[in-house]
Amino acid sequence: EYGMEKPQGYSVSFHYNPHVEYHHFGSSHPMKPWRLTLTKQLVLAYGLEYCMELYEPRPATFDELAIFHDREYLSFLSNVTPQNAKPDDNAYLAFGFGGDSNDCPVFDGLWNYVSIYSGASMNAAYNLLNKQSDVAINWSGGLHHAKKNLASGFCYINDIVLAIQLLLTQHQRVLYIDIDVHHGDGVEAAFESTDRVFTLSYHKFGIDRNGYPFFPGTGNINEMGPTDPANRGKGHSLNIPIDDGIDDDQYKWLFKTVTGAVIDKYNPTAIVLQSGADSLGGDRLGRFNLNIKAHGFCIETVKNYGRPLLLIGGGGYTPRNVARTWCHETAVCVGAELHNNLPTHIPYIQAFQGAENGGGILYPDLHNTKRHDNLNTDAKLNKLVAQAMENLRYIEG
Ligand code: ZLS
Ligand code: CA
Ligand code: ZN
Repeated sequence: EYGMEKPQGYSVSFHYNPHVEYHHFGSSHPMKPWRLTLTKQLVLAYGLEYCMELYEPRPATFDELAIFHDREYLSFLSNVTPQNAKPDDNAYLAFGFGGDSNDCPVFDGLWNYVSIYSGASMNAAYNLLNKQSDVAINWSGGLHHAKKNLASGFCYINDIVLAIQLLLTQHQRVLYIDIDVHHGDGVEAAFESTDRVFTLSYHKFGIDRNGYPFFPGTGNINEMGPTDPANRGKGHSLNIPIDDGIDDDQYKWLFKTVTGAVIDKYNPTAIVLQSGADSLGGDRLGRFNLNIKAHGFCIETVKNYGRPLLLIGGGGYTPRNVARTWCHETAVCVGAELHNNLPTHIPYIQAFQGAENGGGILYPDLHNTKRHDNLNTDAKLNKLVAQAMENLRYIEG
């Protein structure tokens, strides 16, 4: 293929352990690890494996996960099975399992699943530290809600926090950016007391018609971390609350303006980008109206700052569109342009064919699903950006 040569000395690595695919949260659960099978199939079908280094990382160990998580929590997580689980047990509920929503079910191979996706994020971080890669990708990671002793919102182990902790061994300032439709609360909380990590999350924020806040209910514009002036972490979080139905042009402008200002002011030496695909139009859980190329614009914008970049997955609940997006973003990283017509020789091609499934092309119009009216006026977004710039004055030297 033409246009796929990698620039001299510029290197992208892809960290993926295929065993992650075989885990199931339960048939009605929106999180489908097999979306990663679809992603890998598209990446291979377009020949992108020839443009980057492929790694098959080992699972992380208990001790590696204990760099962030409490050992009591990890002991519970490593021992619990659907057979021995006691749903009324104090520990079970206190650690975030089951409960009314059952967002975090106990399923077969749970420990294996969490150690695989975490091992891949850590392996990717090591590649950046060794200068083996300029961009390291792990689409199986990005589980941004997990806390040190609590499972939350489909996330059990926070692979992002673990990877950032590794980057901090060599980098004085790490910027974390999160374009998942949900607030990256777990990463923000983990680093609330340090000025060596700045967290920036774009997300849906607000109360719905039934009075329920959009999950996890945090991340308003005025939430900037601790307020104690003695806390080193004060002002080192920026949250961008967005309403339903934001479109491509509005999101691209918002992202470019705010992210650019943060990078200019904070001057990070490494960047971690969580690319949750639930911010796409038509997502089962999301509320935004983004097309694949607008989502990919965020990756391209960050990549162009030329800092070591860890690119990780996250949410995304319409598997065929998750695969399209992450394949496109892999291509953005290696500097390739992809044909809109999907290669026909891929397994699972039927998942992408037919009008309902995006018509056999890579870039279907996701905006035409029109599931959410756009409640974001340009005036509201201008005001939001002004407030964000005001918040950034806290980190001026
Ligand atoms: O960011 O909204 C919630 C929590 C509830 C508790 C009460 N019940 C009735 C409603 C839900 C407030 N949870 C969210 C979690 C979203 C996590 C996003 C993760 C990420 O993308 C990163 C990976 C939520 N939204 C939708 C569901 N949960 C949900 C939908 C359908 C089901 C099936 C399985 C389980 C129970 C039935 C479930 C959860
Ligand atoms: Ca987010
Ligand atoms: Zn999400």
